[in-house]
Amino acid sequence: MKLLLKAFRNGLGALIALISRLIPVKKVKRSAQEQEAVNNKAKNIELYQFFACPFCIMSRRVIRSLNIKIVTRDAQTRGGAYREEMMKEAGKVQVPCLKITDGDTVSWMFESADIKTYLEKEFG
Ligand SMILES: N[C@@H](CCC(=O)N[C@@H](CS)C(=O)NCC(=O)O)C(=O)O
Repeated sequence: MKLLLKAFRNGLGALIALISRLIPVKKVKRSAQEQEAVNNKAKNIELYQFFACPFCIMSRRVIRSLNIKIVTRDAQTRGGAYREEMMKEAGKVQVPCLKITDGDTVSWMFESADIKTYLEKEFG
């Protein structure tokens, strides 16, 4: 029963994720120069996520609307490198989570609302 419920939840999440991909977002427009600067800045950020998690879907929409390229990392696969890294370095697996690298300093940001606020401040 628990497995069935989990499969249903994942299936529904995946469907919502696909529908969300099909619904266009209004993207921030920039000059080529500004876009290049923003792309370079965004290279220091990675989104640890599950494909079908509703909070991750929302974070990905924010990223799309800000017109930035942020690498996504699969934190769902058990035993996967990114899930293991997150557990070890961030202390827990909770998604969405931003890994922000600033030189030698790495910080982990949880909570979709905080992620949205941070990204809008940095790239809005
Ligand atoms: N308040 C959090 C909720 C995030 C949340 O509940 N994420 C779930 C996935 S949808 C999670 O990380 N679960 C951990 C797990 O399943 O291992 C947010 O808004 O980001």
